[in-house]
Amino acid sequence: MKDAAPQTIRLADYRPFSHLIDSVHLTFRLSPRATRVISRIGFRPNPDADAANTLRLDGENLTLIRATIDGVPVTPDITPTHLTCAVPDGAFVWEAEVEIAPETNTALEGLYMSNGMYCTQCEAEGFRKITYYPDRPDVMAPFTVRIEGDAPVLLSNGNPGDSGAGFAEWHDPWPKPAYLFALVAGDLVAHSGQFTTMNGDEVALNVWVRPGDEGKCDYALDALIRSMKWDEQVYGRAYDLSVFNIVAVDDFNMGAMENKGLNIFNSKYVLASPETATDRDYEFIEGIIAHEYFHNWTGNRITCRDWFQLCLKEGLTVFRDQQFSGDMRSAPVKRIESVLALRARQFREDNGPLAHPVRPESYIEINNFYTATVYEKGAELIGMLKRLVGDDAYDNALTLYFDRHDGQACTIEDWLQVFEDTTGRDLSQFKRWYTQPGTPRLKVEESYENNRLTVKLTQHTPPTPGYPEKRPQVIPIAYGLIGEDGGDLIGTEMLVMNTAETELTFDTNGTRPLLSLLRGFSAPVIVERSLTAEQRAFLLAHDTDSFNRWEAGRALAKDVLIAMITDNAAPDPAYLNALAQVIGDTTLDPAFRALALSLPSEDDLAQSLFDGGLTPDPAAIHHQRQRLTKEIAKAHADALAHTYADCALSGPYSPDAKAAGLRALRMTALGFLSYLDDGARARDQFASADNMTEKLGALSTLLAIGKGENEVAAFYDEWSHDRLVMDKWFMLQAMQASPEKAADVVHALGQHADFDWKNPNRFRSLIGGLAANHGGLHHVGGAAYDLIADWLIRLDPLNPQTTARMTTIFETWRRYDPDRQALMRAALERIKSTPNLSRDCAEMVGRILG
Ligand code: B3K
Ligand code: ZN
Repeated sequence: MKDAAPQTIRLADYRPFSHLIDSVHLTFRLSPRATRVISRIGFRPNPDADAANTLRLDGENLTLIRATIDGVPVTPDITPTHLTCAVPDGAFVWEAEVEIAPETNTALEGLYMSNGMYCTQCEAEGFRKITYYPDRPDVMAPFTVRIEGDAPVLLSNGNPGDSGAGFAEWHDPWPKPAYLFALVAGDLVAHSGQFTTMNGDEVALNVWVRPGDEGKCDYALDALIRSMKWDEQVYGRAYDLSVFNIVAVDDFNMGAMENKGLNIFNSKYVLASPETATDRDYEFIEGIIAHEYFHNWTGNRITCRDWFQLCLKEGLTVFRDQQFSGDMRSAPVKRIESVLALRARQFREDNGPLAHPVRPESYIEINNFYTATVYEKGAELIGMLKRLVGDDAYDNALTLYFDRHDGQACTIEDWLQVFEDTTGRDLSQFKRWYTQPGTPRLKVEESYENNRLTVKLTQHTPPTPGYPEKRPQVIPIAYGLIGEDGGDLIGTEMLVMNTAETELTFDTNGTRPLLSLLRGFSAPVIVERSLTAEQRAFLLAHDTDSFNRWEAGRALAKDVLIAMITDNAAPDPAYLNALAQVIGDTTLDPAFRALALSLPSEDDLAQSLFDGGLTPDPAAIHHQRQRLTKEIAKAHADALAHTYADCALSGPYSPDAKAAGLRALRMTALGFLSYLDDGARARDQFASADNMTEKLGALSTLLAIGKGENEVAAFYDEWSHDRLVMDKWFMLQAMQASPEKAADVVHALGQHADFDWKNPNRFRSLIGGLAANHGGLHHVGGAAYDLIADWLIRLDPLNPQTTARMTTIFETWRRYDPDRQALMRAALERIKSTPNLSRDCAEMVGRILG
């Protein structure tokens, strides 16, 4: 049932809960349509809250069978969202029995069923769909759980207790909020391992999957073991239970969930074999396994006081998983990939109607705030803090954080306080990064006179919805100086800019040096700096900071493309020449070369044009980007052919970073060469590939040049039995369809017998694939907009969370020309006026329309 008028929740209104909980006992009698949940909860008054003789418990879609307080039956007042009940002054025991129907729970929040298996998703507010409870992160308690059911495997959080035919008991000694509760019951098999902690404790590790998938768990288990080791070595954090369970589920709204001792994963981020998973999939599995494991300390042992503090656990945990991936693979390549993702998702968000602070101040539906801003920008803030205070001070602050706040539900103020206490710094201005939305622009003006280089820096953050005025941020700017001969004149230094304007000066010996600015992308800002193609090419050739080296090439490509798009100019030869060094320099990491050769995305180009005061023309963007791809192919045909041949690997497939880098470079070369050989190499590769990376890379290349019909059919015949591989098949066709055909292709695929639209992965593959096809999405006439709106309207009543998230496809609508704006607005209005639209979607569409 829906609320009549959805309420806005505000950070400023935070009040502690009336009671504390000493213990929670839950009994589940599982049944698809009539699961009984019996709760026994020991409450006592919270000394930090106002005295209350009423208990208010959250609860949604529950049928209350009975309730007692200290054994005496009570009759609470019940609304669609909660119950209230008079309670004694002191401590008391609340008992309740409710009935729920997991089988009809299509929202995949609370207790639901996926392929006959019971599973839960409680973050953020799913526990209230399981039983009546104070469903808020600052109420923490130890849980004891008894599961009764006929499934062979019955799992919950913590350590295993008694078990026997038809039942299993679990006890989690670590006090936790309800959002970390989990239960799984089903026909599962384990791929098992073992870990001994730095304290000498033995931990049983299990990756639980459906029978038949047990051969695809090696990599996930290995990533888990490496994560456990890394967290001990780098953060001094050991695991704290006798068992760590991971379960793979096919129907899941997001990537994974860090429930205490029982992580639940989208099967896409667990299952991998060389034949079915790409290098990218392996990389994601490693990163997400690490992320969820790292939450055990940053999120679970220390959690959030309220959902406004979400970045406290998410920003820090993303930062930690990025560090881990950098250590496991190549740190510079990981940094470039993280920045690419930040720009594609967070800058896009920050520059549109959905911009919000890393710590928002209000929300209607908290699930709408699991955003790139909270996660990715949140992680950048941790990186900036570390850069500002230094590595040792960061370690000291983290040690204090874990010591001081273990077992607590904390705030951003608590987090910053440990840095202030350990370093003596005043971080009040730095805190603006958490409270002020928008991406700062850093304008750079350089002049050279009398052997002195003067660099004037000005910062400015444009207005965002609800935040018209912005104050200066603390921006750590790492920089270096490169001499005429290409050598470094100084090491990397750091300027901490905390005013609207500042100046850097360098005295030189008579030749003008070139500044390498914002090395390592030391702050999440947009640099506005005019450099000539020659200067950018010089940095691409000589910068010793690999991030800036890549950045110079990227900026050069963007300048060239923008000139082509706006003036139909010929590609600047300075760019084509500069690429020769990247293609030919075998001393460079192949993964880096692949990134340096790749062109900015069409969406990125559209945003850059818009930022420059121009209206992006999606057709011109698509055409010119293809044209440049061809020109690069022609200019470097031989070198690319050599690269393609030289990067071929022999022997069995390995997902390690080195092999993956070679394959990435080889696929990039193939992408160019296919414009010259009409797809001949790609066709051969498709036929002979023994791994999914090369198979899919070949298919993608063929589709990009308008070929591959036979291969699409052959791929289907080979893989139609594999759900995760079929997701790729749907996605690739949607993403690579030509602008003219994209909506038709997706419409037809939407009718395909295998398009199980209720499965979030499948839905995201097809509809998200079309969204990622910039030219197709924005093709004249708006057929794609309408198609997407139709699908979102259809999915919303079943799964509001996934639907709401996908409305962000339209967040950039104001970038485009009046016709497209009108078409997108009409699609959004149509969604908005759908009867019984979910609170999730209503909030998103309302904010996007502004
Ligand atoms: N904490 C979960 C995300 C929950 C999303 C709820 N809508 C996964 C993660 O960030 O690790
Ligand atoms: Zn997380």
